[in-house]
Amino acid sequence: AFLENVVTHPAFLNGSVDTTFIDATPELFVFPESLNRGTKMLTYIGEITVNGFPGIKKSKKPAFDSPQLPKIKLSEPAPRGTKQILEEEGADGLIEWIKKQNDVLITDTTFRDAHQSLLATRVRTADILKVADPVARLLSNAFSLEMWGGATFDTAYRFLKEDPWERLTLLREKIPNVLFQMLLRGANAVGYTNYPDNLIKAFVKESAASGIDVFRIFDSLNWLKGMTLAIDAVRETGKIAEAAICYTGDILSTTRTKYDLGYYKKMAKELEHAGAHIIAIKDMAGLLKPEAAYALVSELKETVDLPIHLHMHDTSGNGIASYIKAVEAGVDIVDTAVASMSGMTSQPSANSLYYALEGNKRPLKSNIDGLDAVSRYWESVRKYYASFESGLNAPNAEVYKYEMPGGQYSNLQQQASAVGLGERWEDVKAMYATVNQMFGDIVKVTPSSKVVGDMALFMVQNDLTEDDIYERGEDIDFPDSVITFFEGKLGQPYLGFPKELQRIVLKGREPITNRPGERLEPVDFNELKESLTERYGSTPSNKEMISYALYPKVYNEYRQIVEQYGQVSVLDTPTFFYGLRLGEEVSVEIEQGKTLIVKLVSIGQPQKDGTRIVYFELNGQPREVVIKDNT
Ligand code: 3PY
Ligand code: ZN
Repeated sequence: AFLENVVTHPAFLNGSVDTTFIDATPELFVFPESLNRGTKMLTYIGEITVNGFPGIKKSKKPAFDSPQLPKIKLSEPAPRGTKQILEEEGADGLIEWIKKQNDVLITDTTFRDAHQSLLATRVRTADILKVADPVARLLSNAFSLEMWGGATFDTAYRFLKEDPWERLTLLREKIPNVLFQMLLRGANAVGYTNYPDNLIKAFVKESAASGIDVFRIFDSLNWLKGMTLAIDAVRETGKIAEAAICYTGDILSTTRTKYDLGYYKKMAKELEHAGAHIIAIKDMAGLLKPEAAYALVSELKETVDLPIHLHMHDTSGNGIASYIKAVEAGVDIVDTAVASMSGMTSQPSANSLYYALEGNKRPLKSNIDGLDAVSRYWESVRKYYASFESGLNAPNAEVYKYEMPGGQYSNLQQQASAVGLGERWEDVKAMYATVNQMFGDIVKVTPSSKVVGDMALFMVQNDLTEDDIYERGEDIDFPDSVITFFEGKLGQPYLGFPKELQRIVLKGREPITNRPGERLEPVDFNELKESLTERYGSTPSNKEMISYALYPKVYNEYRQIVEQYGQVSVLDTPTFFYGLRLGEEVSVEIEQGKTLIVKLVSIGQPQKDGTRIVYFELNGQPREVVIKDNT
């Protein structure tokens, strides 16, 4: 305030006061607040430089090319898009508009599922935000941009030390024209467990108010009862309730008949009755073969009077072929990612699909030069995240055998390595398929897929076979998620649980059969407000309360990190993951118009207590921080 008074004073502005003391005594102008923020930032950079980033093998900071942003005219506003149609004509108007389209619409998943599936959900807001202005202009004719939900919520706090709500708000400001889509795990919201009904409603309401337009709602066991509350909550906000049917098994198989065409048609009809605006086929593992895609989409188009939206992963390499058959069968919208973030465990490439549909009666509604330009940006940015790549270098058609969701592949692999099973990844995958059969052939998608993954890891780690489980199960302490599943707390699988295994896992306890959310105590938001005010020293926002209620431990740790290091989301990604090289200088915009220039000068020798002094220059002034060397 003092400084503002001075620098806005007319005498100061017209130069009639002597200001040489500013240059002579700069220390007068170092204020505690920025000092504090600066120190926190240096502590983070020092910490990462000395000890490395958790989950990344410590190495010299690689040299990265600067990503080339697509050239656009920022002075020209983003063209009108689907967001305006929703705003002007409402949900029903938008649905009518979709039905009238001849061309195939896309949902671009680059900001969510693509990196969830390729890079363990590690892409930071800073990198997404940089390309947001170009995307608003170059992908303006997309149906939607999937940019939230699934695992992005919890990984933001947990690994990226950033606020997922902020990502939503900042992107919404830059992209006012295209619908934002999120993945909502039904009664599990953006988590791995069932939540009380009032928390689901609060979450949906807040997300809608913060910019989400299309909610893709699914239940991890295709259990309708787990979806209706969320469908109703979304409809109440005036946004789009896209209800998803998870695709599993193989409708072409004559031997594996649990999930046949009739199963999917029945579910689609039920979802239509439950109030869905759009039906999504959610093929989270990429199992829908081209002929199956044709059959399924044609049948669903006959069954319901709603647009059909197809989501696939390209793990097998057959994604484009399936999309072409789905287009012939009348699919309205397909999920794609820009080329450099597509393929394999991610979505099929929009760029490839554009050409694959050239000459088709129904071309892809897209701007290929725009897709190419955005893809080039991600090609460079993806290199920052090399440590999180799944290592899958080629399409893998074995996915038809083990049925692992694309989003799980890279995560489970990381988990396997973390418990020392990196070398036994093939065994883990095979066990995943075995566990699925043991569990009665279930839908596998978060969180049910996590249960299968946990059990598979557990069995490989402990050298347990299927027979061992039945023979010695009484003495085995099963992973928590497996117990929760058999208790019925994720909902009910189609045709029920395998009774024998359920008995073994529950060791005599009774499972529940009703909706888990019904049994959970509602969140008392008033009480939560009080306790968080006390804990953090300021009144929490709705967003903060919801985040805490969803993820108490993760959220609390995030708050501690912010307390310790400040907002590290403002750092560029190479510095965030690798710190600084000796002599390297970076500029960090800590808020609009306020930039810190940070230079690493030297790192001192370890001291007796295991700490090192790290010497920086902060805006040209020498500064040092003490870092414990844990290497
Ligand atoms: C998620 O729930 O995160 C998924 O992407 C499921 O496919
Ligand atoms: Zn997916």
